[in-house]
Parts: sequence; structure tokens; C-alpha cells
Amino acid sequence: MGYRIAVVGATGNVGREMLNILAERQFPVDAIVALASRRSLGTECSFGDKTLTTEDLDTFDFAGWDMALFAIGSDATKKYAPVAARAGCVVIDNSSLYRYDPDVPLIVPEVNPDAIEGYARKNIIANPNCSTAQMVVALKPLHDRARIKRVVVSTYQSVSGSGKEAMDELWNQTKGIFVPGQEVAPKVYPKQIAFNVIPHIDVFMEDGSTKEEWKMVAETKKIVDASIKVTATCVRVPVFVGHAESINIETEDFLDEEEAREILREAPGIMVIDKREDGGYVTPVECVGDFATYISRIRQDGTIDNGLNFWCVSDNLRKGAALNAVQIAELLGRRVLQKG
Ligand code: 2RA
Repeated sequence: MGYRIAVVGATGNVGREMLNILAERQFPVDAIVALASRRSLGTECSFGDKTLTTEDLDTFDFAGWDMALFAIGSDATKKYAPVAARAGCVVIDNSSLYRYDPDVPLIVPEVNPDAIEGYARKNIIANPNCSTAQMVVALKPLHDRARIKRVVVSTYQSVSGSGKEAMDELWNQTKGIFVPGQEVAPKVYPKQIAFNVIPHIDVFMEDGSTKEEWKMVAETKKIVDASIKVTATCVRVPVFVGHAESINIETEDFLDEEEAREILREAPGIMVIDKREDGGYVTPVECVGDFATYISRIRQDGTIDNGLNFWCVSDNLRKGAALNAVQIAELLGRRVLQKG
């Protein structure tokens, strides 16, 4: 006995990874359907060794379906998520639309699984922003041991976070630099991304931060602890897949680097690769396709009494989006629907 599950936005970067991960983790499926907009109708998607042909989201009847993993923009989510939820299908939404809604749980299963109890208020569960998900997996075990007061994070975010068009822009712009006459002007990004870094993700806010930075602050507070102060600088870098983050934390209680390393080694969802030698750390190209959140460069921050620095890398399409959504579906099945 398994679940009847829909993947909405099945032809996008995240939607395709959702299908891959459902198959890789042998999620108990009785029926699965790939839904997309009219313009992607009929597109074929892989689900393990099966091929699904996308069906029309606009006319789909969600009645009798257990869960729908949504990987479409906020505007389309606003239109279709309530339709699915009202039909009795639990929506697990990857857009930012519902993340800050007090009636919608925002969940990273390794961090706040009990929040799943609140799903029935709207029959919707929110998936966090990719840059938040990998960070809170690392923060949670350290917070439980030494109570984090403040987080300073700089991110190095890959272009896949902006979608397939951005990946094409990086590829073509890079080629164009070496092939005269094939220069590619910035389109997805305001400036050249090839061999460059851009300190701007999403829109600018009144206070000069960007919405991506605001998301990391708001979501960390909702998922881990509202008392934690967070300041973020989110940067786009010329990497195809894999977000990296430089994280500095200040804690209430002193936590030495060796104890922090052991705590992280034991924590769910984390792999510690941390040797003080050439290559003794993880880089984005090595995390692609993995489930883990990798931690390296763990070391004391001697400029404050209780400070630690570390490096955090994860596949933004997986833990940052599709994997976390599938883990929420697994949690929903174990704790609530209990059919699998
Ligand atoms: C990005 N976190 O990396 C945003 C959305 N995926 O572009």
C-alpha cells in the first residue's frame, strides 16, 4: 500500500530532481503523475526506469491524490496549491509563497520534524529556500548544544538556483569569451556571470539587503529559533550546481572546534570532511547528486569569546529543494498518512 503522489512542475530543474529522488529513495508509490503547464504538455520525464508523460496541471483533478510536490513559481502556486489542498491532497510547496505564513509549517525534517503536526491548518507544508535548508541542518545540532546567539553567513550560490536559462547563460557566456563573435550579453543576471561573482540575488529591500538575504534570516528564525540573530550576504557565482556558504556563529556557551566537529559528525544529514591539508574540504562540484550537507573548515573564531567558523556545501537542487521536499513527504507518510 503506497501513496498517490503528483509532482507539479515536473519539467523544471527541481521537479525533475523530485522524480529522481522519489525513485532513488523507493518512496512507496501506488500512483504518480507528472504535471506541468500547457506549454510543457506531453514532455517526457523519468521516474526511475519508467517514463512519465506530463499532464495538464490546469485541468487536473487532485481528488483522491495523497500528496502533491509543487516546484513551480509563486504565482502559479497561488492559483493551484489551494485547489489541490481543498481536494484533500497535501501540498508540499517549494516556492516562497507560504513559507512565512503562520498557518503553514516550514520544515527541514532533520531540524523541526514536529512542525508537521500543523499541516492540516491549510493542508499545505512549505519547503525552505535552498540556501536556508543546508545552513539550518548544520546550525541545529550546534544550537542544541551551545545555544547560537548570532549567525553571519556569506553564500556562494550556483546558477541552477535561477533555473535552466541561467545555466545556459553561464555556459554560453563562458564559451563566448573565448570564441570571437559569440559574446553573450547578460540577460538572466544584471551583470556578466562568467568568471565573475554577483552580490545580488532576488530583489533589493528597503534596508539595502536583498530578499534572498531576508529569506535566510526569516526562515532560520521560523525553523530553528526566533531568538537567533542572522545577517547574510548572498552572492551568485559561476558554478552550475551546488551552493557553498561561509558561516560564522557566536554561541551562549563556549564550544571548542573538536567538540563541534564531533557533534556535526553525529548529526543527521551531515558529512564532515575536514582535514587541514590540500583538498581536505568539500567544494560544490563534489556535492552534486548527493543527499548530504557537507561541513569543512571547522575552526575557532578567536575574535570573540564563543565563536566558530565553518564551510557548508550542498546540492541546492537536492537538499536545497527536491530532497527536502521528498523528506517532508516521507515524514508526512510516517507521522500522519501512514499508508506506506
Ligand atoms: C537561488 N535560492 O539560488 C534561490 C532560489 N532557488 O536563486
